[in-house]
Amino acid sequence: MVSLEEELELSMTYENFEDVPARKAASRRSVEDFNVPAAAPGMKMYRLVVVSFGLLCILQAALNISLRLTLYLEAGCNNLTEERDDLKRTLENYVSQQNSLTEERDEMKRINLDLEAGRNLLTEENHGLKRTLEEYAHYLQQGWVYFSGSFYRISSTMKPWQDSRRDCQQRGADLMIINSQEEQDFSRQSKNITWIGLMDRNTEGEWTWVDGTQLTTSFWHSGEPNNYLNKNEDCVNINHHDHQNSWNDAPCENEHFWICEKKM
Ligand code: MMA
Ligand code: CA
Repeated sequence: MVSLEEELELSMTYENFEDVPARKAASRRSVEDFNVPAAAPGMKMYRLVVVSFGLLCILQAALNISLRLTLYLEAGCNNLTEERDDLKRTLENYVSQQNSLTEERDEMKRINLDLEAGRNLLTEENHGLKRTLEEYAHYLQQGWVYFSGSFYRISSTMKPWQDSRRDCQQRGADLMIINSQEEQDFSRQSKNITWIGLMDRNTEGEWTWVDGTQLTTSFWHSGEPNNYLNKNEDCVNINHHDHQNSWNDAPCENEHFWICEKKM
């Protein structure tokens, strides 16, 4: 399009021509032929500056946008990296926590097994103690006397040594075996003559307890053992209760009271 100013300029350029209609036609032709009027150099410069300035603005805006975008993306990227590192640390923590929990669980399992074994032992021990307690109650009910780890019972009838021993065995015991001064003193409580579990029936002069052990500490009354009047005195009884040394050898067929002992 040609502006009004340009039209004026053009008409001024061609005003020296004589044939005005011809000039007008020519001028119209030139406008139609070239479409862009020939602008003044100042105007061109002005346009160039305006266009350049516009382009620079666009470039600046593009640069700003790309810079902001870069910074924004970089910040986002940094955030993501931090987040990833955080997650990594959290995961590592979980893994180590899980490992220690697994260890703890295994340790607990071992402890549990130990405890179970301990409980089984205690249960067995408990059963053993119950049996022992029942046994103690049984002997006490039957009138046995407890002394230093054994129950003792003095018979109320008299029998030969062998029958006396059999009676003790039937009661889950045997004739009394004396191993200490305390037991010897205890045996002297009964004022009757009482058989104890000592004899030399197998080998004369070799005194043996009913549990098969040899006599070591003895409490013979003075002058005993003596096979009195050359009688075979192969069994031993408590005869002299008023003496610390109270033992006498006597014929096994003699009938006496007797003392049973049940070791607990
Ligand atoms: C009794 C009898 C003997 C004992 C003497 C001791 C008379 O016989 O118990 O075994 O040795 O007494 O005097
Ligand atoms: Ca004697």
